[in-house]
Amino acid sequence: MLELYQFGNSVCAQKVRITLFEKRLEWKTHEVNLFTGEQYDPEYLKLNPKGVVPTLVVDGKPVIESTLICEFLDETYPEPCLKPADAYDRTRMRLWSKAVDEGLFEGAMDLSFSAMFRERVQNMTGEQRAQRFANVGDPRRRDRVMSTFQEGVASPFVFNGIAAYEKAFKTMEKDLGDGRTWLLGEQFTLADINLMPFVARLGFLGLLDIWIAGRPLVQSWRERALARPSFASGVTDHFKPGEVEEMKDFGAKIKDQVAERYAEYLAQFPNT
Ligand SMILES: N[C@@H](CCC(=O)N[C@@H](CS)C(=O)NCC(=O)O)C(=O)O
Repeated sequence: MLELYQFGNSVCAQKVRITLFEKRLEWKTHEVNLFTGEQYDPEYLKLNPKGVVPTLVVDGKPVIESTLICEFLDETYPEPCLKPADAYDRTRMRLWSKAVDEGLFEGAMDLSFSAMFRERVQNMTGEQRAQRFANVGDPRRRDRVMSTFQEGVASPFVFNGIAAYEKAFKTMEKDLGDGRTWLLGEQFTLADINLMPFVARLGFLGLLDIWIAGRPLVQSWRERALARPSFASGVTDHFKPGEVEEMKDFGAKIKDQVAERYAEYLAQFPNT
């Protein structure tokens, strides 16, 4: 029996749910409410010592890290296969996982935090806020949360996220230039799944055209990816009422500032 500890609008949980739906697997869900701090519950920390979602539990054994969970599912349930047969192409697939895990994830989080969660944290009492920051059990994560809380879009972490998205979209447009349907060719793979929630999040925040207005191949990849039934089953079906409108409204508040920082990035790093 597969059990997934997850939260509706978590981009990492979205990756895993898309994979589960692509494979047509049955699974039992356990919601970990990130807004009420259930990720820091001592019982949950026994499964996932990082205090984050998702966690897949397989016959009582936890598997953590969304990229590893997706690979685990693909190895354990080989049909339909979501990995290229060719070893070189598998390294390309994992380069996309690295791009997500080493850049886009923080980019999506820090932009989302600046847009939405910052206001939520501002509305907390000082004591609740101190508790919220104290719970973050990792120095880099705490620095990011504090920085985006204090500086919003002016945070250097947001700038890094803007850069990571630019690099990814530039590579996508180039790779798709030979007419391929998916990121690695004609096969839909974990590379596409990895990217889907992160591209979609910028779209939900209404920020995506800052990066892709002049990138028609990324636009058509996105349309194809979001039209897959697994996107609805893995992403949109899990939104709570009002969540889509909330992302759009909060995103609109930071859009001009994000566009300015994007222009700054291009001016500072014209050759990357
Ligand atoms: N690298 C991890 C990141 C997991 C992660 O940070 N998940 C976020 C939601 S997308 C979370 O649980 N955040 C809770 C918190 O930071 O308190 C993965 O891919 O599984």
